Amino acid sequence: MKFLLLLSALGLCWAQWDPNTRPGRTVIVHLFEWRWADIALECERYLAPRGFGGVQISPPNENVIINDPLRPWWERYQPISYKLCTRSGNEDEFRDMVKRCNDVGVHIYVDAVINHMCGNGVSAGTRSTCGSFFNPGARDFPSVPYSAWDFNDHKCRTASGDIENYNDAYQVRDCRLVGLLDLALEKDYVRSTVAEYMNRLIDIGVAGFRIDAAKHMWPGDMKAVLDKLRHLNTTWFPAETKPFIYQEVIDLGGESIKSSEYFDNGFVTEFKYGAKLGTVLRKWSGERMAYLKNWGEGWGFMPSNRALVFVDNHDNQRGHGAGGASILTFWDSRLYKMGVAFMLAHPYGFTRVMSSFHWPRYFVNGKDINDWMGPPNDDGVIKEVTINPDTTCGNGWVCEHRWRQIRNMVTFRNVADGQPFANWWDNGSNQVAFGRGNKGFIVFNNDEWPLSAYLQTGLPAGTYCDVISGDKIDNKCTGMKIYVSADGNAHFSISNSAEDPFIAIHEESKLENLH
Ligand code: AAO
Repeated sequence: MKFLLLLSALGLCWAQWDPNTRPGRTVIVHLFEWRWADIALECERYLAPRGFGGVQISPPNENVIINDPLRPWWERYQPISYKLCTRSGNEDEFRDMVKRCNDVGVHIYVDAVINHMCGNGVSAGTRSTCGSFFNPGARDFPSVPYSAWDFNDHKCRTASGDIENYNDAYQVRDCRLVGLLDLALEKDYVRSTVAEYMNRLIDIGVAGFRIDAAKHMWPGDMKAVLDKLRHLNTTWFPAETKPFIYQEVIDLGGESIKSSEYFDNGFVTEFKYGAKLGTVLRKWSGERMAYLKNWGEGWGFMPSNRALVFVDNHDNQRGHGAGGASILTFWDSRLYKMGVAFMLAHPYGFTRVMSSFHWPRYFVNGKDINDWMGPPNDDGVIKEVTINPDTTCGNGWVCEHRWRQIRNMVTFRNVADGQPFANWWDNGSNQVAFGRGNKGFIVFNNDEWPLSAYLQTGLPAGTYCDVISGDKIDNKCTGMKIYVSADGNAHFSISNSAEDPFIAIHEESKLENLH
């Protein structure tokens, strides 16, 4: 009896820390600013067959329309109501996407903007994506409805009403983040209203939520909201499944608010991960890949079973949020592919891959003055994601998740799931290798000289296709071959000027002996 009670208590506790991806699917992808219609197609034509577990989508609820600058991506972080209509699509299209993705085993994770509504400075009469009326000055959002009582204006103690000092936890939680009207989540009405929005999404079939600006909400208030959430839709999920929760908390150290305050609510974004990995791969601050031997908690990161990890996100790929100049993005594609491959090969954390759009980056005094630019569009209407004959994306979409090196490392992670970190090797500098039990092995050369080494892979003997330089197709390698001998050793040779100076092999990239 005691044992059963303990089990059910643990069951309840584990629930919101379970990503809810199908077994053997270990990665989600952020399809930043994509239309729902394109995401539905992408689930069916690419993500499901390639073993992706889910998609983080841009906020689906009604937002303010900003015309100066013209339709920035960040307007979607200024809610006007919880109606499901945005530039990505309407409610019917949203429902269709969730159903079609779930039907092929790819789940949808909603970016939930529940800390605030639109900016204080937005003028009355500004339009919104569903046409709902609102008046920010009067704190009036009749389509929810919220009124002045539902905001934290009376609680904030700064002169401007905005957050002025990140070392004061009260300001960070009770004042306005960059002027955004701060909801009073201590009120049951606000908690219930937010929970009702999230429950509607749960009923439609979503698998979980990214909680935007979680740092700016008291962990207890957020827990009160989460406690009101229903279990997931049993059309696609086992009975009594809780939504997966990952909270956006930026904690690079040195501020009063710590990621650990949020562990009881779910996973938390580990921003140190991308900042440090970028520093190492760029060889800044005396860092070298050999130091990655104890990557993870050994680097002062949060526990792996709470960490949502990523190389870059929609903010820090363009200088918003935190992480700084070290962050690797598609703009530095060679190092970026190495960074994403390292993340996907390494067991630490639950991984999210970024999928971006191009914009005309233009630096003035070290700042990208086009950091606001929204997705590819025609007169504000988001453009379709077109697919080129070589499977890459057109129309201005970058689609990092479709790059061979990244897509094949998603398979690597799925194959290596549950296997221990093993067979580390390094040259004391920037040549390193490691494996995952007897399922996969990866080797990097980020030095200025060639790598040539016999390494213990931990893999069974055989001929393997390197999944970075090519694919295994019809039991043949389109790229390099690696020969693992009976004792598990193999020879690796990587030029420092190789297009991709790393090699990865795994159980499923092994050629079968056809007699
Ligand atoms: C827009 C305009 C504003 C205008 C506002 C209201 O740009 O000028 O005032 O509308 O009218 C996004 C955009 C914002 C945009 C907003 C609303 O990024 O530019 O404002 O939509 O349209 C903080 C938060 C974090 C947040 C991040 C951007 O803690 O939650 O800022 N990210 C999320 C979303 C993001 C979104 C929002 C939240 C709002 O992902 O897309 O904003 O919904 C420190 C703190 C961090 C703080 C950063 C940036 O970081 O620690 O908590 O993030 O500052 O302010 C070093 C430090 C590091 C420090 C960093 C930067 O790296 O180690 O700790 O420097 O100083």
